[in-house]
This record gives sequence, structure tokens and C-alpha cells, in this order.
Amino acid sequence: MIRIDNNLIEALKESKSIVFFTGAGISAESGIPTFRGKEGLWNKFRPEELASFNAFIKNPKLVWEWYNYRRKIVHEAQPNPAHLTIAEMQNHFKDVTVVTQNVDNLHRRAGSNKVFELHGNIERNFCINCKKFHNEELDFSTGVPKCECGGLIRPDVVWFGEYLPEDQFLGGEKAAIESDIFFVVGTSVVVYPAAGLIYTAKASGAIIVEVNLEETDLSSSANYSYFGKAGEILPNIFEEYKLNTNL
Ligand code: BV8
Ligand code: ZN
Repeated sequence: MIRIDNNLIEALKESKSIVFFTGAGISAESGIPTFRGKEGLWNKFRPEELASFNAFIKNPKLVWEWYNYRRKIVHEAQPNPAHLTIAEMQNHFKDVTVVTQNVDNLHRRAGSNKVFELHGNIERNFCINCKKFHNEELDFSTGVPKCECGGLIRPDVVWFGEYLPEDQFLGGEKAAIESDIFFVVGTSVVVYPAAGLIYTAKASGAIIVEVNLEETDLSSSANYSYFGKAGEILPNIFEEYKLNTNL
């Protein structure tokens, strides 16, 4: 059990709105590989070779193989204690918002109901030509699924060089500005403009609490950094809070 700072517990008691900004690390204990770790998804291929529109147009079959491989892992994954603690905290705090870079839908499956998905959702697909959503079982018999209009169907995730969905980014930005505690959980803080929301929260006076296995660029400016597994640290923080408020 790591020691949780008393001041953080006091801040939680006063908090009006809490944001959990999450990355691939929060889903690692659910068995979903991260991007940049040792076993990272991007060790074999560089991200630009897979997670970009040009990569998709150049080799849609390869990109679909990668997403189908990840989709299978996501379908078999379960939310872990980190996702579940965030969902449970909704019942004890006025306003809990999740702003996630993840596309795995695990926060919603854990029960979080205020979630902004900055980088889309691997469970959804749309046609690049007519933009029609295709969330039915896709037909890969001809190699790559096609829309009735003839257009290629793609996963509804944000690729490099693509704009983030405006409603999701603005929702995340509003939550960051209004937050008084901003948790940053399981992210290497390298992808923008998503990571910029951390500094938006900081500039708005939020307390920044980092939870990661190791130091990141954020560690020197976070108010608190807890190094270890999110699936252990978040439940630990919530337990300490409940002990201190005899919940
Ligand atoms: C854009 C979806 C034009 C697809 C992804 C400045 C401003 C704007 C853009 C840029 C900029 N600088 C550079 C750019 C370009 C680029 C970018 O940021 N590149 C980086 C790599 C340098 N950004 C873009 O292209 C974005 N769009 O720029 O459009 C524009 C321009 C100006 C203004 C607006 C728009 C689009 C970026 C989105 C790309 N899509 N994914 C898919 O998933 O296939 S990115 C991908 O990285 C995922 O979404 C992922 O969530 C995200 C971040 O990675 P992390 O989640 O942090 O995961 P990572 O593996 O890196 O780290 C895991 C961490 O967890 C580690 O720290 C590890 O220690 C920790 N961990 C592991 N296990 C645990 C743990 N922690 C706790 N417990 C554990 N058990
Ligand atoms: Zn179409």
C-alpha cells in the first residue's frame, strides 16, 4: 500500500469536480497492450505506418488486420479495478468526468457515465466516402469492408494528423478548466492536442495527480505523483479517502 498525502485527501473532501484523464496504461491490467511500452503495440510497426489515413489508403488490409487484432483483445478484456474505482467514485463525489485517449470503451463498460473519448472508439466504423456509420458485423471476405456506396469502411478512431472530434475535445477542455483535481492516469503525455488538456487544467488552478508506473515529462510539474499500477493506486486513494471520511 503506498502512502497517500493527507493534503490530497483533504482536497478530495473539498472537491467539486474531479477529472480522470487516462491513457493506455489504465487498460494495461485488463490485458490491452500499451503503445510505447516494452511489449508496446508500436514496437513492430511505427504508429505512422498504421494509425494514419495515408497508411490506411496505402494498405487498408494491413491496417484492418491491426485493428481487428486490437478489437479482439478489447472484446475479451474486462474493466480493471482502476476503471471500476473511477466509476464507483461517481456515487461519492459531485462531479466525476473521464477524459480518455483510449478507444477501448472500458470506462463506459465499468459504469462511468460522463466520458469524453478524445481519440474515438474502436467499436465504431464509418465509410470514408459517404460517412455512414457501419456498426454491423463487417464483411472481410473481399479483404476490406466496403460501404454500399463503394467507399472503404474505416475504424472510427482519430489517426495522426486528424482532428479530434470537436464535441469530445471541447467537452474535455471544459471539464479540465472546471476541475479542481485532475488525475492523469497511465499516459506517457506525448500525444497532442490531448495532453495539452493537462496544462489547461493546471493553468486553471487544478491539483494535478499523476498515476504511472514510471516518471514522465509531467512528473516535475504534477502536485502529486504516485508510481505503481493504476489498478492498485486508484483503489488505494479511494480507500484512504473513505477511511478519512468514515464512509
Ligand atoms: C492532430 C487513436 C492536427 C488511434 C491515437 C501539437 C499539437 C497538435 C498536434 C501535434 C502536436 N505535436 C505533434 C502533433 C502531431 C500528433 C502527435 O501528438 N504526435 C506525437 C506522437 C508526437 N498529434 C496528432 O496527429 C493528433 N491530431 O494533430 O491533428 C491538429 C493540429 C493542431 C491542432 C489540432 C489538430 C491526433 C493524435 C491522435 C492519434 N491517435 N490513437 C488508435 O488508438 O489506434 S494516439 C495513441 O497515443 C492512443 O490514442 C493513446 O491513447 C495515445 C497516447 O498514448 P498513451 O495513452 O499515453 O499510451 P502509451 O503507451 O504512450 O503510454 C502508456 C503509459 O502508461 C506509460 O507512461 C506507462 O508507463 C503507463 N503504464 C503502463 N502500465 C501501467 C501504466 N500506468 C499505470 N498503471 C499501469 N498498469
Ligand atoms: Zn458510403
